[in-house]
Amino acid sequence: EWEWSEHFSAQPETLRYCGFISEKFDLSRDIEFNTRVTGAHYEEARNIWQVITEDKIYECRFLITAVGVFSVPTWPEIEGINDFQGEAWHTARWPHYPVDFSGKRVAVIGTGATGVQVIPEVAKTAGTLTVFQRRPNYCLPLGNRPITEEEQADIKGRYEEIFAQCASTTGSFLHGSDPRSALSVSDEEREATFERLYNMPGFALWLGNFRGCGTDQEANDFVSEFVRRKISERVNDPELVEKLIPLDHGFGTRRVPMESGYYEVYNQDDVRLIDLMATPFQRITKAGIETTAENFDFDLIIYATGFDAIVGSFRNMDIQGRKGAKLKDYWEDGPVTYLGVQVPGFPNLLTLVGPQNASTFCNIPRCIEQNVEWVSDLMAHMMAYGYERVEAAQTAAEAWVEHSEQMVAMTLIPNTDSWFMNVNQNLPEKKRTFLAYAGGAPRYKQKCDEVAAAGYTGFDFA
Ligand code: NA7
Repeated sequence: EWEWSEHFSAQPETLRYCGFISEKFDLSRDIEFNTRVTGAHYEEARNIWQVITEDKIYECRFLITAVGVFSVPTWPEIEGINDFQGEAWHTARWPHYPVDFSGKRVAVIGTGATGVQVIPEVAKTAGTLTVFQRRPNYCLPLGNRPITEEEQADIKGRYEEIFAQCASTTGSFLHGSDPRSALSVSDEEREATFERLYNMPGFALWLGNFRGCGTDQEANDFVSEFVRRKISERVNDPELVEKLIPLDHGFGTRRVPMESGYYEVYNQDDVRLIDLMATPFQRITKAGIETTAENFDFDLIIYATGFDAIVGSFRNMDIQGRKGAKLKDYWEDGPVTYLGVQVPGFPNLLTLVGPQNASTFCNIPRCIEQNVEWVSDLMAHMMAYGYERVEAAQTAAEAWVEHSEQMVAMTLIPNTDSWFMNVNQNLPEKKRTFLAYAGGAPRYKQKCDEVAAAGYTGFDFA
């Protein structure tokens, strides 16, 4: 019933789709809008959760969180950040009206997935654009374009097949990895494959590549070098190329940002790149930004500085389980969950797309469905047996944490800092630990299904 106009939809179309779905299934009657949950306390005697909002307390037997992985934006820790008198926005708190860049002196801080999409848009109309980059990333062309009528018909005729294909791949995207090792093919074949994948839309080069590119340093070096070369071919000034090329980590060990004309922006005379590694911030001033080398005046500062990813929303709510134990304390050294959906000591709390859950590390819209269906089945099981409480056993959770750690240790991800690894330099109190599940969506689903089939092993019911 819905027709997407492009392969990767922009925000207005995505929002229209959400509205369409909400109306179609009459969802809004079950939603309390504009309601901030500040805490949730489990009351053992009555086996209920009290969900505390700013103006009301709700009670429920089961508390299912669906708080997303990027809901808590982080602002940089820079002296004077509130002093700036021009316009300033965080990309995750963008106003619901158009922001006009035309003729303005605009600064963008951050060159992650968001920054590299914002930058080319701003560069189209800004008077000047100054990009403040700390660490460069390996960005890939998104390859977005309109969906033709023939493609539309083809897609609509193949939903089952497309969903089955997604369900079979590690990341639940269409790209399944190439079974050949990057080290076993000739240089020409490797290069030709990289080239083909680079020119495909989406994550093909990241997730559809040779075996070993994400797990073996030598294989990873090949693809990292390939992307570095691509960057150098797209930017004219060799000094800029040097700044834009990542040397501190391998391709794909951090989330790969997808861009549309990002690198070419640096060939514009009115765009500057400031390398914060060479000249760090000193402070934000009334008029703009001061680095160790220069003072800049701006009309608008855009913070594309990321999130307290995955655990941010949990850290922001005062969640208390048995005997008033705080989730924040229990997770201080890193999340402890069973299957990424349940936490010992916090009965009847179920975390969709939570930490240590494969759905946080894949094509999230597809993977959410697995989470929702599995949790729905769990509830049906409880109703069938008359159970009113479910809680993961501590030993089951410890085993899951260990398994999750083993899975990620097989990859190159722990070799670098990223939000995958719970590292956000603006939140130095966070402990470095992998936050998702790297064993892949099919393995995760299989494990969840095995647990269910065996009568929900690892869970205690009452
Ligand atoms: P990211 O990917 O966390 O990127 C944040 C960017 O902001 C990144 O380039 C950071 O540099 C930079 N940053 C953060 N704090 C500072 C300070 N204090 N000074 C300078 N630069 C800073 O967030 P996004 O919103 O781009 O993307 C989030 C996810 O959304 C993405 O991964 C996709 O899954 C969708 P750093 O790399 O830390 O040196």
